[in-house]
Amino acid sequence: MDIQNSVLNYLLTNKNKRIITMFKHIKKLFTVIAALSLLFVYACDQGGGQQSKGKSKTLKNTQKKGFVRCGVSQGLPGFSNADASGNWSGVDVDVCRAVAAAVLGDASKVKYTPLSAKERFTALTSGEIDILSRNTTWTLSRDADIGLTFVGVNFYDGQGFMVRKGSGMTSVNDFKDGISACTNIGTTTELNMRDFFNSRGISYEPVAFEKADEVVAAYDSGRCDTYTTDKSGLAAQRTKMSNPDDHIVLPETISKEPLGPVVRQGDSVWEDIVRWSLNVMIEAEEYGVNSGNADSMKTSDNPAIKRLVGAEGELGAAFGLDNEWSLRIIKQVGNYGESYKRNIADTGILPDRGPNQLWTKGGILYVPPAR
Ligand SMILES: N[C@@H](CCC(=O)N[C@@H](CS)C(=O)NCC(=O)O)C(=O)O
Repeated sequence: MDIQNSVLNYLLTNKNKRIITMFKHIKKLFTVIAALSLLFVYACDQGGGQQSKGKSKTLKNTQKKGFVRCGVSQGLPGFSNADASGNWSGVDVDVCRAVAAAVLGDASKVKYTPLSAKERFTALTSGEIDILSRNTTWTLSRDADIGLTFVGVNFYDGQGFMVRKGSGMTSVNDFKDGISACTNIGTTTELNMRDFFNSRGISYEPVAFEKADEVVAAYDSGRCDTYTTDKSGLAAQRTKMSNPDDHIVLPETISKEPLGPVVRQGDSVWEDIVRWSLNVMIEAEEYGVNSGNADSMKTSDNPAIKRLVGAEGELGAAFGLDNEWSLRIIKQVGNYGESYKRNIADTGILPDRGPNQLWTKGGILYVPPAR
């Protein structure tokens, strides 16, 4: 019995020893795993840090190619429109030019790709373009869409309706059952129109085309009772109609259409470059810095102005750019006010800036400080 007990004791003690040794090994293994994880997190962090120091893939590719690939409309005066020689202009085009001035030193180094509303997002996510600057409304579902990121607003707009003067309609309250409405496929316009007519219990006939010129031609030829899109679009497209004065834009605005540039998701440095290229144009106007006086502003007493023209601070470094990136934008493209005047006001499209006025002048243009 005693022998049996001592054998049992021996075995148990040895088993305990084996268990303790096993635990020691497991502990060691966990320590190694924890150390490796820390190392991995640190390495990833370094990668992120380096990216913010200018390792943007899109920036690198853009500099290698020598031009910014920008998606625009198929022709919307004031926003993105090509003249007979193929020169693009407009406030949306100026966002692309600003980025080209910042990253390539030359605002003219842009390759424009005209896109319909329907094809615009695929062009961006597939990598055909690197900026979409095409009167595009920032909405939750578009922003949350895998692959898209809105960087700001360069024109605050809303949806409206155009009708023929002779129709007798002067308000949306005059709309009757069976009204036909011309519009573009793949737009917020289509969705707002549906909400609008359905919530008012008005039956309507949507007449939608992919190309904007088809929409304009259809309405102009009398195919629809009303033409609906962003109010800026109505003002712009009206210039293409056979008798612009035969039409009026009704006073009501049925939606919010904050229009702005979009980039592909996944390159946060590129996203920042586009965002701050636009912000710089708006802040330059706020501080009275323009294409004519930008150089002389280097000796300004105001540190905010000095930063904006690259005479103080190192704002470009975070993007992997030199310190004159913002000065080049202002000198070559101008501030937001200059761009608005040149493209939208002086062309007679929308002489009044409305909400697209600086916050300091009663509008809602307000950008975070460039510091
Ligand atoms: N802002 C709206 C509407 C954009 C839109 O495509 N509007 C038409 C009518 S103004 C247009 O851009 N036409 C010019 C074109 O298709 O090239 C959206 O983002 O869905």
